[in-house]
Amino acid sequence: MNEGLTLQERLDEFSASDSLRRAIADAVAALAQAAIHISGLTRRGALAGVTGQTEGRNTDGDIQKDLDLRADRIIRSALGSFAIAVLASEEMAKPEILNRGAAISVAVDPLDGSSNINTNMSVGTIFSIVRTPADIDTTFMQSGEAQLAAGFVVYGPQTSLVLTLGRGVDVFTLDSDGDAFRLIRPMIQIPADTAEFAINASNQRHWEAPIQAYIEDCIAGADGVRRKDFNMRWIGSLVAEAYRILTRGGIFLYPADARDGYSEGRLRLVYEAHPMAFIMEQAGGAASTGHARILDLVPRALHQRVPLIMGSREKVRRLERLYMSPDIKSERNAPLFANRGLFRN
Ligand code: AFP
Repeated sequence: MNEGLTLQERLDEFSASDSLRRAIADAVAALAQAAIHISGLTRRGALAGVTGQTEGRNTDGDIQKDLDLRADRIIRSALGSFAIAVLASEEMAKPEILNRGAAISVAVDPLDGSSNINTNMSVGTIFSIVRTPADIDTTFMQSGEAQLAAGFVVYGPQTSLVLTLGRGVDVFTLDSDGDAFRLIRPMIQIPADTAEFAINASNQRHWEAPIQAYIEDCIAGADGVRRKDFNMRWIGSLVAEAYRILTRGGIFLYPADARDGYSEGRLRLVYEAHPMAFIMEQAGGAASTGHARILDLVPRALHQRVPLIMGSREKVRRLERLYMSPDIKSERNAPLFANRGLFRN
């Protein structure tokens, strides 16, 4: 079905003669060009002058690596000549107004997982395209439902682009000659029942009770209430975890915890959680804070953090049920729940 189409062909098919869709397609094509450039840098590493060194901190206190800043510049220059009203980036304190009258605006995390650069592990670029509201100052203060498109690129063994234009999720891979993304998996769906979870277990003592309970049950495996064995993966790179979930299912958790500065987790709502949630839902999965659907959240600030639990829908729902349960331990051990399978997904 459409496999082998280039990204440009797919975008042309999507936009036809609709001007809003054309603007979205142009922005995605520009982001893809920027990704090809960044992919070249990640592939060549030190040979391209990428040191993985810390250059400073962004206004929110995060460490900035050399490639964070280069990726940010590449994306800004790629988008600069298109009809984009506002551009926001993890690396910029405030959104930049480019073209007031434009119908769409873009938020990016230019290089997610940059602490992995030196270790030759997968990193990526995440983006979210929203409709520009009448009050331009509120562009990124809209719920995740305002997204028109979202995607991410993984710079791994292959460079792959995952894209939703609001009707399903397509996966493209950069061809070996390095100049075009080609569709490899149209309309990807997250497998429902994979027994795999991803969480940074070194934070266990800081987790809230529902997270403790969920992971305890996974680790208890076939001997516990879930009655099956689980496998764990943690890459420390959101894009790589998301790609794995899209490919073989499972759940990713970066919850709030009791450490200083982690009361809202670590990940950013506008340019990480919103686009990931859009992609997960479009691929048949779910994304939640544990208490609320990520796409329903309205950001209060550009760099706001949010707990993120995403992946196979039933796994996310189970976690939400644990958050709703006043007495988690006794409930999840109750034979009634185990027998009915309510807590088994
Ligand atoms: P960096 O871009 O600073 O490497 O952060 C990546 C990230 O936000 C996300 O990709 C990971 O899920 C998460 O950090 C890993 O963070 P911990 O080291 O706190 O587990």
